[in-house]
Amino acid sequence: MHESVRVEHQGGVMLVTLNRPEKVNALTREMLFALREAFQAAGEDDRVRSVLVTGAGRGFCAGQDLDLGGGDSDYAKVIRETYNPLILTMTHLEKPIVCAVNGVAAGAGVSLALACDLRLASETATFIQAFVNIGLIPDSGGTWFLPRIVGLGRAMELAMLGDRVDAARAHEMGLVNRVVPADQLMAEAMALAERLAAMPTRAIGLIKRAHYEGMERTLAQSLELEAVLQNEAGQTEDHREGVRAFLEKRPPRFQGR
Ligand code: LHQ
Repeated sequence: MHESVRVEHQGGVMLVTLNRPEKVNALTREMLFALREAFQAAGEDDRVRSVLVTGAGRGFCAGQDLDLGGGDSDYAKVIRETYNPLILTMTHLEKPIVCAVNGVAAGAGVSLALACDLRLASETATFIQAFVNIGLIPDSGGTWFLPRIVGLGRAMELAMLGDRVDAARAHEMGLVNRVVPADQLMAEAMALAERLAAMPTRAIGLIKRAHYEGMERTLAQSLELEAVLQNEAGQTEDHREGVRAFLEKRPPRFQGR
């Protein structure tokens, strides 16, 4: 059967592939539920220590499938039922999510990439805050992530004009962490996901939580949150191993515990 979201495991990495290449991986309701399920499963499975998200074919994701024929015209309901729980599941997942943007990302496809923690782009990747081009506003976190990642001025420009941004410009503005040649994208992205999967998973999860929660807190509240989360990280086996390895002048062997 053709699966519109493919989930595979490679060591400690869960590879999630949007798999509707004939429609540039435009998102259907089924795909949004399948994505959420995949991230939930990643959270529940101790063997999974990082997630890598990419798209099959020439594009990453064209956003919401606009061929709604008979679909739900209550957009608030659609968003509340599908996109919002997915985005929150991704940001609440206390494991790193790497995105390999293999081609065009448009509309909610950009939001999906923004909800990942690190973004690698192929030289052929492009980004379009396409919402305005069809008379809509960025959703699925588009108005929250983008100004925080690239700054308010650039976010407004991208959201209001809906222009296509190439990979080089995306890198320049901090929208992606790295740009790599197209034929090396998956190898580089997998290497990064594998590297993260071999790191102290609890600490990485708590780093993620401290950063996201910190975005909504004052400095004093963030300092307190850091104290609480540091205490949690400090009780992990990986922390003990990290200190032991340092003192014994050898590379650490982190188990994700
Ligand atoms: C598509 C799509 C697509 C269906 C390509 N849908 N078929 C919105 C509404 C409701 C609630 C929730 O939130 C949202 C959020 C959003 O995401 S709004 C933004 C939706 N996305 C867009 O407006 C982008 C629309 N697509 C495009 O602008 C282009 O297709 C891009 C730039 C992505 C790719 O362009 P090309 O590389 O030239 O490919 P193409 O346009 O030829 O597309 C290939 C096929 O995929 C084609 O179908 P066909 O049967 O003619 O071969 C397209 O119709 C189809 N497709 N995006 N979003």
